Amino acid sequence: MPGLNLPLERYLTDTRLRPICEKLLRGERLNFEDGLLLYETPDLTGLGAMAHHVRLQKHGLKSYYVVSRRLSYTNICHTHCQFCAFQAKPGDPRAYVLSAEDIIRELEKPENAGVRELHMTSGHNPKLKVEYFEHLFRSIKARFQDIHLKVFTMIEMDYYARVSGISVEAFLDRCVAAGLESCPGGGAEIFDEGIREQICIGKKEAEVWLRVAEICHRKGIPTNCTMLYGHIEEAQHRVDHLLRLRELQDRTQGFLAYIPLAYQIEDNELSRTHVIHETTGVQDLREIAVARLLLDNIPHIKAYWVMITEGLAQVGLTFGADDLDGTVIEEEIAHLAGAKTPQGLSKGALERLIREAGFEPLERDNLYQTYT
Ligand code: V47
Repeated sequence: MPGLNLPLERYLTDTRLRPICEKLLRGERLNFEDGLLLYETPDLTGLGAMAHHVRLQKHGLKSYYVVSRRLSYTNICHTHCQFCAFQAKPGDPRAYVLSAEDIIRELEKPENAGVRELHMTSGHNPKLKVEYFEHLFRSIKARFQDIHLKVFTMIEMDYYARVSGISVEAFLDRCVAAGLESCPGGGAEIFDEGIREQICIGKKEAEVWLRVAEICHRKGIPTNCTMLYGHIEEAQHRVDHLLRLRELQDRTQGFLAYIPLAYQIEDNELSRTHVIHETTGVQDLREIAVARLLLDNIPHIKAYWVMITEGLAQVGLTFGADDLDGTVIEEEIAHLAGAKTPQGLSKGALERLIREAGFEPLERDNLYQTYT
C-alpha cells in the first residue's frame, strides 16, 4: 500500500469474496447479500484491498482535510436519544444557548484563524425559531464572509421548521438567504425502525431524515450522511442503512461525503442499560471499507479521527477513506461521550498523518475545492 501491485483477487484469502471482487472489476453494483458477506468475512485484508482499489480509482492518492471549527449553539434538547451525552434538559446547570455575539467572539480568537468551515449542530430547543438562525447566519457572514456555514442535521432542520410554524422548504430558503451553505450528516443514527425505537425513542423516523435530505439536495444544498454503529444494531441494519442512502443518492446526487460514526459509550443511557463494548480497530476499518464498496455513488468517505483515533483514521486511508475530516477544533458530542482524542489537530499534524501513510494531503473547502 498505497498502490496495489498484484491483481486484486490475489489479495483475497476468503474465496467467498471472489464474486464480489469480479463484480467490482466489471464495475457492477453490490447488493444486500454482498453487503452482509462483507460484514461477515474474517478476511479484513481482502476487504481492505477491494475498498482501496475503489478508492484509488476514484481519488488516486489524494487525501483531503478541512480547517474546521465545531460549535453547538445550544445543548438544550427536548428529544431523548439514549446514546447522547451532550443533551441538557432545561434547568440543568450545564444548559446553554449561544448568541450571535458569543459565536463571533469565539471565532475572533487567534486559534480560529484560518477556519474555512463552521460546522454547527445542536440540541432541539423549542425557544429557537427561524429568526434566531437568520440573525445568527447574517451576523457571522457579515464578519467572516469566507467561512462556510455547514449547519443542522436533517432532524434539526425538521424540528426548527416545525417550532417556527413553517415548512422545511420555507425554513431552508430563509436560512440559505441568510448564509447557510451546506449541512452536516449527523442525526441519521440507524434507519431501521426497530433499532431506532430502542436507541432514540422520540426522534423522528428515518423517512423524515431522508425526506429533508432530499429537499436540501433538490434546492442545491449539499449535505453529508452518517451512520451510528457499534451499539445494538446488527449487520443487516447497517446494510439496510447504507442502501437507503445509496438509493436517495441515485435520485439526487446531493451527498458529498459519508462518515461512519463509532458509538462512544460513556455517560449515556444506552450504555448504562445495555452491555456494549467500545468499537474495535477491526470493526472501525470494516465500516470504512464496506461503505466505500456499497456507496458507489457517494464521492467521499471520511475516516473520522475524533471517534476512532488519529492512528486508525490514518490506516483508514488504505481501507477506502479519502478524507480525514479536518482540524475539528473543540468537538463536544464525541468527547462528552468519552472520546479520548485531542481537542483538535493542527494542519501540520493532519498532513503528517496523510504523508506518512503514502498519500498526498490536500486542504479543501467544504465543496472539495482544494488550496495549495
Ligand atoms: O448527530 C451522538 C452522533 C453526530 C454519539 O457531516 C454520536 O462532515 C457516537 O454528525 N457516539 C454528530 N456518535 C457528529 C456528526 C459528524 C461528524 C463528523 C463529520 C460530519 C460531517 C458529521 O454524532 C450526531 C449523532 O448522530 N452521536 N452521540 C455517541 N455517543
